[in-house]
Amino acid sequence: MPFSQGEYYARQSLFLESISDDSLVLISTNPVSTRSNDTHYRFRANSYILYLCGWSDPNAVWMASKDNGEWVTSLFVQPRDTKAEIWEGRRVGVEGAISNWPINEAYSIEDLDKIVKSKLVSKNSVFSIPGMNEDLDHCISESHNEISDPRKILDKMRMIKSSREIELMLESANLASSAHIDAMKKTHSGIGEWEIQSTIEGHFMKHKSQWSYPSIVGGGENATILHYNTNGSIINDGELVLVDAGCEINGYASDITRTWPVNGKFTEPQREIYELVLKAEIAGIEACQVGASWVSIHAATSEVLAKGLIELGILNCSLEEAIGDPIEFNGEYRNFFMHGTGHLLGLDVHDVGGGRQGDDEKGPTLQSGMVLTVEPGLYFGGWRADIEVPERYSGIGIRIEDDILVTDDGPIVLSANCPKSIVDIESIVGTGV
Ligand SMILES: [Mn+2]
Repeated sequence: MPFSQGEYYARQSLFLESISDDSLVLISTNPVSTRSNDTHYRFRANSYILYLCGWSDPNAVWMASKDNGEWVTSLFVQPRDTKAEIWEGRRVGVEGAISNWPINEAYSIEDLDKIVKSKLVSKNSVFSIPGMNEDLDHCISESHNEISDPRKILDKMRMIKSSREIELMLESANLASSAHIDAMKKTHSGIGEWEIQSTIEGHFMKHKSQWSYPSIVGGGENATILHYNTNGSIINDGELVLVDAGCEINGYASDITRTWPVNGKFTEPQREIYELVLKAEIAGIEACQVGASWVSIHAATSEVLAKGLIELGILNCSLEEAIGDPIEFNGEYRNFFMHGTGHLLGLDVHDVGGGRQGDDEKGPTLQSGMVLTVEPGLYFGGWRADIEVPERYSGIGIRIEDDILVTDDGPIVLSANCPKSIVDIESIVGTGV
């Protein structure tokens, strides 16, 4: 298991200390998802059950109940069953779960209904995430207990990474960095986007990892589509390719974006935009300081981009008009940088607890141990009907994204092994064709 039993038990205790004694906690893993007919997507456990006890197999529920003055934690798991195991794979089973997982008791998932119903009789409230397990949701709603969302507490805990979590995230960032380098080396004019994708994802698989979100490989104008992932076009000489790809290690995600010229040499207009985005990214990273507000990172990247767009003659307005409202970020620069500057990163690629959906519209205050991305970009889609895109920059889409650990001594770039200066990129692209 990726963490010591002590670390899992400490997480469980911290969570259980903050809820009332008469609560029952039931945290189910994700349902298995059908791809088509009788074929399923590869199962990926729910991040909350991974976080609390490291259980990664399907059809399981983590339960906590205070009985006789002590919190008792249990897992409901698929029981050993030779016939099922011949088809689906070996199971840990009830005995295996008790012996090797950080829990006090284990039961067969087949007894979920019966045991949960009997526990619910003596409880007043239930902590559960709805929509994960139909049987469980049904059982809880029938009991008429008050239902609370455990995520409010768990998300705050997941926001701050332990030293072991940081080790895993650095490992994940290093693997994604080496995949990007591998892809840069193998890039040439006329390459298919899918070929770059296969180099990146092949690199993950070769190292026993997998993508943490579908890889984006956008050449030319495709780089101006933010969530492009068709990856089905040829990239021509003179065009850039934007690659947004990351992997996961023991569930922990990396998320890196690099943009490079397929022929290994930036054109003058590409260079102008690249240098501006890089300058904004570095300003965003520098803003990742303990005590800073979430919006201040976006303010830092936006100011650099707005100024630069004016200097390049792309925007013809004052800096105030270019930036717009300092909280709403509605200035003219939004025509070319239309997304946020980053998100928290962890067991989920868009990890919990971040952004501006919190209690405070300024978002969370940065604390030591948070990991987040900084990823400004500029996009000049010549295909756009809503605005006039300057001819000189038409077809350019550039994003640069790194994974940042916030510490008391300032930001640490976990993805620092992934090259991003023009000099470094030009010296690597095409050297391994
Ligand atoms: Mn990202």
